[in-house]
This record gives sequence, structure tokens and C-alpha cells, in this order.
Amino acid sequence: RKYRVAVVGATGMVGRMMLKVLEERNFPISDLFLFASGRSAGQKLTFQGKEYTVEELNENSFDRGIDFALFSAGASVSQKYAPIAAEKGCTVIDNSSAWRMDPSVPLVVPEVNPEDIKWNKGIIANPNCSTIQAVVVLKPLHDKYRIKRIVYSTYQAVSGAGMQGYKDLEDGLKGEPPKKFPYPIAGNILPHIDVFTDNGYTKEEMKMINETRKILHDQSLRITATTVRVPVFNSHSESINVEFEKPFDLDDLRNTLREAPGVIVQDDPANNLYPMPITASGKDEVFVGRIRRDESVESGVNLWVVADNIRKGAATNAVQIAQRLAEYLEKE
Ligand code: A2P
Ligand code: 11C
Repeated sequence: RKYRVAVVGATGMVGRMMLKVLEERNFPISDLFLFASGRSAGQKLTFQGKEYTVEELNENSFDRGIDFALFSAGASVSQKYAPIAAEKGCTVIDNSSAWRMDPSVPLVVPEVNPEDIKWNKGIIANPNCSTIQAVVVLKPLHDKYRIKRIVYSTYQAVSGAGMQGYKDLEDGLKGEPPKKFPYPIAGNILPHIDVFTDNGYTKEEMKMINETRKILHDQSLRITATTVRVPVFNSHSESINVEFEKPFDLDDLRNTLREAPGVIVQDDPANNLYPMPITASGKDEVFVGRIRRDESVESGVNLWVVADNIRKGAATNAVQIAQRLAEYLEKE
């Protein structure tokens, strides 16, 4: 069967990619609805060779029997409109942070916890980009060696901050001042993503900690994080240090990652092969390399993980959730 699908925030960085990924995957759409703010109403976007007009989102937008709505218009829009859509029988896949930690909302990465899709009550949350790429790699290792502690250090691209974040780097390279970031990002790095919280961590850091525990269904995991914005246009990179309960064999660990769904191992130091933003961009998989033992602890490993934050970190993950949902509905 085919579905009536809406994209909320269709004109944004992630919204546009959602359309592209829906198109690439030939998602079974009978009718498509595009929503954004009043600023973009009337704008035309092309999907599968056909032009669609962007409409201003309002409280009646979901009165048209929409099956699935992919939201990426920020947390306040999701906070208000996701319940309105769900109330009208639409299943919302929400890319914002608004609902992620709500215990009644599943937080899903299809390679990791697809089963959580089934208990949704109308809203399914898409995790933060930096969390998604981490858990795709960590899940098979947690299953096999039982993770005790994780240290995340991230190197995040400006596309994570949306259109204006991207523009700040373009402008900065021409010597112009930033509009989105508090300081220039060209030729600089900012140990600051999202707002600071009372414990001195940023919200981005707290998202990585809390979302990892929720997705892996393990509140006992000890996790710390430092998240950093770097002058890279697209694809987030992460250094992930992991300590396990059980001993492991390094080749066995590498093979476990080779077999993991959605993961590509790029690890051949002799040939300078390792994941990088420029090679991960445009791809839907998560890339891992620099796999080496942490010799300072009993059983630990260092990983270098890179993924396209707009694709796997946002749009692709949301579309994969929609695909799983459609599969489950077919079986019912
Ligand atoms: P618009 O283009 O009309 O501002 P990005 O993070 O890449 O800037 O994208 C944000 C997306 O969220 C855009 O599509 C933007 O639409 C949309 N958006 C922002 N505020 C609202 C709102 N109040 N209602 C609906 N869509 C919104
Ligand atoms: C960034 N991770 O790179 C952020 C963007 O919670 O969905 C995504 C914010 C979120 O700036």
C-alpha cells in the first residue's frame, strides 16, 4: 500500500534531505504534503520530478488523513504540533529533541532497537545525530563484551546547526562575521554545542549521555562526553573510548563490527585508510576505523567513528524508521 506523507520543516537542511532520501528509497507515497513556516509558504520544491508547494504549518495541517509525518523544524514546533498530528491518527517521526527523553516515546535507531517502534503511541523520536552514529557501532560491542564506560569526544560539522550554521562557515572563509555561532568558526573550534546546563556540560553532551542509555536500554552505563564544533561543512567525527566488562580479542572485535548492520570498517593504517568527513558525506552508513586497544585499562578500545550527520544522523534514520513502520503495518 501507499501512504500519505508529510514533511514538516521541508525547506530546512534536514527536511530537504528527508525528501531526497524518501525519493532515493522509493518510499511508497500516494500523496505528499510539505510544511514550513509562513516565510516559505508558496515556495516550490520538486519530488520525483513533480513540483509541490510548501504550506504554512498550522493546527489544521493534519486534518487530511496523513499517515506519517517527518518533523524537522525544531523542538518548539514539535512540542506543539506533534501531539496535534498524533491526535489525528498520524504517526510522527520527530527529529527534534522535544520528545526523546519522554518515557512514553520510543527513541529509535533501526539497526539498534527497531522493536521499540512497535510500542509507539503516535510519536517516535529520532535521536541526536552524534548519538545515532555512536550507538550503531556500540550496540554489537555491548551485546558481545558488555560496555562498562564510554568517553565521547566529538568533532561536529557546521551542517548540524542547520542552514545558518553552514552559512557561517562559508561566510567566515570570506572573512565575514558569524550569525549563528557565538564566535567565528572558520579557522577556529568551539567546545560548545547547544546551550550550557547547570552541571557545566552542554545540552549536546547531555543528549549523548542520556540518549545512549535509553537506546541501549541500560541506565547503568557510565558515560561522559565533550562535544566540539569544528570548521567542517558536513559529517560528524567522534573519538569513542570504550571500556568493557569482558575481555576481547581485537580481530574478533573488528570482525564483529564488519558484520554489524549499517557499519563499514575502514581500518588500514598502512595504507592511510581511516574514516573522514569528506568520504562519509553522501553515504548512509556509519564508518569506523583507528580501531586499537586502550592499553591503559584491562579491557578497552579506541574507535574513530564518522557519519553524514544530515543523512544517517537525521534524514536517513527518520526514513528508515518510516520504512520499518510500513513493514510492521503490512504484517498486521
Ligand atoms: P522556514 O524555511 O520557513 O524557516 P534549518 O534548521 O535548516 O534552518 O531548517 C529549519 C526548518 O524548520 C525550515 O524548514 C523552517 O522553515 C522550519 N521552521 C522553522 N520555524 C517553523 C515554524 N514555526 N513552523 C513551521 N516550520 C518552521
Ligand atoms: C548539532 N547535534 O550538530 C546538533 C544538531 O538535538 O537534534 C541536532 C540537535 C538535535 O548541532
